Amino acid sequence: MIGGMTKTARAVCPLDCPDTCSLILTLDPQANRLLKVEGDPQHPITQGFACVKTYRYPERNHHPERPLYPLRRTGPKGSGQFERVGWDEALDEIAQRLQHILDTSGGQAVLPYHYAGTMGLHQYEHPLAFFRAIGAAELETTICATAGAAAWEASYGFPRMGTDPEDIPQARFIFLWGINSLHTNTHLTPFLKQARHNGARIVHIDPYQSLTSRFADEHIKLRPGSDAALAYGMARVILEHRLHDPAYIERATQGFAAFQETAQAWTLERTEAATGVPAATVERLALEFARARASFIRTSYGMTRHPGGGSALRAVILLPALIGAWQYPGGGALLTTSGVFPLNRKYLGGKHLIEPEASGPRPGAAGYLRPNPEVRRINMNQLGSALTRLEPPLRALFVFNSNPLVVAPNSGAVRQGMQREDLFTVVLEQALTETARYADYVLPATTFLEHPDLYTAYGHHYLSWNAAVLDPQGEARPNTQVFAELARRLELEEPTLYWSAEELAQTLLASDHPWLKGITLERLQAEGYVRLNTPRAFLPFKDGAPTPTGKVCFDPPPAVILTEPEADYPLILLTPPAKHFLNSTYGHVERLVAGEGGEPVLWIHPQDAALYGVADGATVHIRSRHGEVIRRAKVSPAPIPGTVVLEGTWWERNAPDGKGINWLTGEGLTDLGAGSTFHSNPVAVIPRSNASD
Ligand SMILES: Nc1nc2c(c(=O)[nH]1)N[C@H]1C(S)=C(S)[C@@H](COP(=O)(O)OP(=O)(O)OC[C@H]3O[C@@H](n4cnc5c(=O)[nH]c(N)nc54)[C@H](O)[C@@H]3O)O[C@H]1N2
Ligand SMILES: Nc1nc2c(c(=O)[nH]1)N[C@H]1C(S)=C(S)[C@@H](COP(=O)(O)OP(=O)(O)OC[C@H]3O[C@@H](n4cnc5c(=O)[nH]c(N)nc54)[C@H](O)[C@@H]3O)O[C@H]1N2
Ligand SMILES: [Mo]
Repeated sequence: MIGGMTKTARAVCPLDCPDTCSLILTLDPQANRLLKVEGDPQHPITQGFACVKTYRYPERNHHPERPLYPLRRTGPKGSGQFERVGWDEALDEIAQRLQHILDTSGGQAVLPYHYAGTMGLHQYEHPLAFFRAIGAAELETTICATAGAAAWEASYGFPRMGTDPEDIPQARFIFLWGINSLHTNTHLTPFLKQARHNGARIVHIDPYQSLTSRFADEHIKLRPGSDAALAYGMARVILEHRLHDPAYIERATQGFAAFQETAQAWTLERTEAATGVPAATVERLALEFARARASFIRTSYGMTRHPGGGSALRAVILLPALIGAWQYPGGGALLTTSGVFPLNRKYLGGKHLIEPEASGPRPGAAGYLRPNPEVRRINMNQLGSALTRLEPPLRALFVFNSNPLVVAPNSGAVRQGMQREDLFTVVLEQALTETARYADYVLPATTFLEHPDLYTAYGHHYLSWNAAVLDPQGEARPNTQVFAELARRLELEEPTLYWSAEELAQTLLASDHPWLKGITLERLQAEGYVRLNTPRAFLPFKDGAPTPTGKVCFDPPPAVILTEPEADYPLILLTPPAKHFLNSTYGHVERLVAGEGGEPVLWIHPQDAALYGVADGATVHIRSRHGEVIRRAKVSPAPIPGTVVLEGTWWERNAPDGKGINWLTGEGLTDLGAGSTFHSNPVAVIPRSNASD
């Protein structure tokens, strides 16, 4: 680039990823363009590199398909036919339609559908204040993390925290258990390498061989959904060899006897039969894990996406408690660090409007403000049913920070619902997603470069502030501005609806918690990111846990609920994240699509390929109880036999049949936390020549 014309600035990566990177940007201020993204070399987690996808953010931010003006539908839903309209016209009409629905059907007919397109608290969570103020239905945000959260809290309480990633170099043995961290948590890798340099061995436990397996020292393939059995099998070995830590168990835990008794039933033979992991391997790994003492398990949400996923995760994360690993720096387990941020969340997203008694007098009164304890709750994994079967029906859908037509399970029902002519749909978007094509109004949204925000993280202990570094592209506006404009038109007086990012950040930081001491908005603005005052080494469960009894709970012993295929659908389909995409974000960036090979491909083990007559490169029909898609097959020894894998939540248009992978997935929920079950789909794989349509 031409020197002098450009400037550099710092920003925070807004995406739904544990790493929450600090980025160094090169900008062309005159052209209002982002030229280049790099990782901040000063940030202790980012360590100077961004990921393969975020390097491409300039292409996303300035993508020719980015909506830049409000659009009103002119053709049938899904056709993508729109006309440009002015903001005032769009907002006036949306406010009128919404007012009419509120008057005739009440707030319960209005659903906000949102998730984590951005993790900035102002744009991610605060827009909910508007919906709470009008008494809209509450979306239970279960698509990703609630099974894991419920499992974690059942054993380790709330707030959820775990081993500090910066302590990992001190770990002596590491399980990467149900996480594809080289795709999904790339900034963990330097810490893993340091641990390895210090003598730790790294073992990956996952049904298929991925980049992470190849990085690890050993890969253990297990049957999807069988982790609780594997954990119990290991626990039994550890107990048999008296390698557990009776003093820690006595001091810091409760309910051990029942756990021990359950574990006794998991002999090596039974464990092998349930998991597919050879008995000798189970035994060897259990001994190695227990003997290292400072043993660490990095786990994640992926392994919870099964009918028994919550219990499975609980069984796994109890292993460090069994051996007392929580007493040693680097030992323990990590699912999320989200609970280390002791922010004052009382008004975030208008929480006080649905929990009024918890927060004392409300700061304002408003037209539609009627906090309703019987507010309608909709599990976001069941959007398809909610749009097609709910009585009385939903009449308005507001989508922001999410792409439900592609990411939600049961795409067939979601699409059917979004096609309803009587459903008024507004989509706030940075990309003309396949969801946006079903909108009555598409409203152009700003990106993180164009709006300020405060960021926590779920993979480290740094709080970050992101300043706007570019003007909005076209007429894009932040979510909060759109909802404030609607609130004004509905004459809502609730003051939190109108808060700026700075005002919100000030209240969030207004906490006496020692971990936030000295961390002010001014300091965050000056420094970009600040580490919380959490202790180093961080040993949150050394003596107990923030559960009701103050102890780590072994009780009730986690259930073993296996993921089973079905007679007509003998294979289990996993649909985990791709390296070059972030959920469906980036799915339209051509170079990243090319990086993923251009089209979604199904991996099938040679044994299964032989069994079902699938040749390498053949086109296959994949069928489940919920639908069918067509893909090219790649015969590969990567998956454990009985399991097929398709990486990535691709845009539908990149699939050979124009149908996304969630045409195959169902609305079934996890045992704990009512979470999604994306990795437990029974399917049949049928070569095209044999498929009778
Ligand atoms: N590049 C990239 N990074 C991402 C994302 C992305 O889309 N792309 N998404 C982000 C988001 S929103 C999230 S929630 C995280 C998710 O991060 P991860 O939890 O790492 O995501 P998954 O790949 O879904 O699951 C991890 C691994 O679990 C395996 N698995 C599936 N079932 C089982 C099982 O029963 N037992 C065991 N042991 N393993 C199992 C899968 O094969 C997969 O390799 O990643 C975040 N980071
Ligand atoms: N089959 C299958 N399905 C899955 C998964 C899987 O592993 N397999 N993973 C699941 C998981 S873990 C998750 S978390 C969900 C993720 O599902 P989503 O949270 O829906 O994530 P994305 O698909 O990345 O879509 C986010 C959208 O938000 C938009 N966006 C970003 N920032 C803003 C903003 O500031 N304002 C507005 N208005 N829009 C913005 C982006 O342009 C993007 O289109 O998907 C789930 N779906
Ligand atoms: Mo997620």
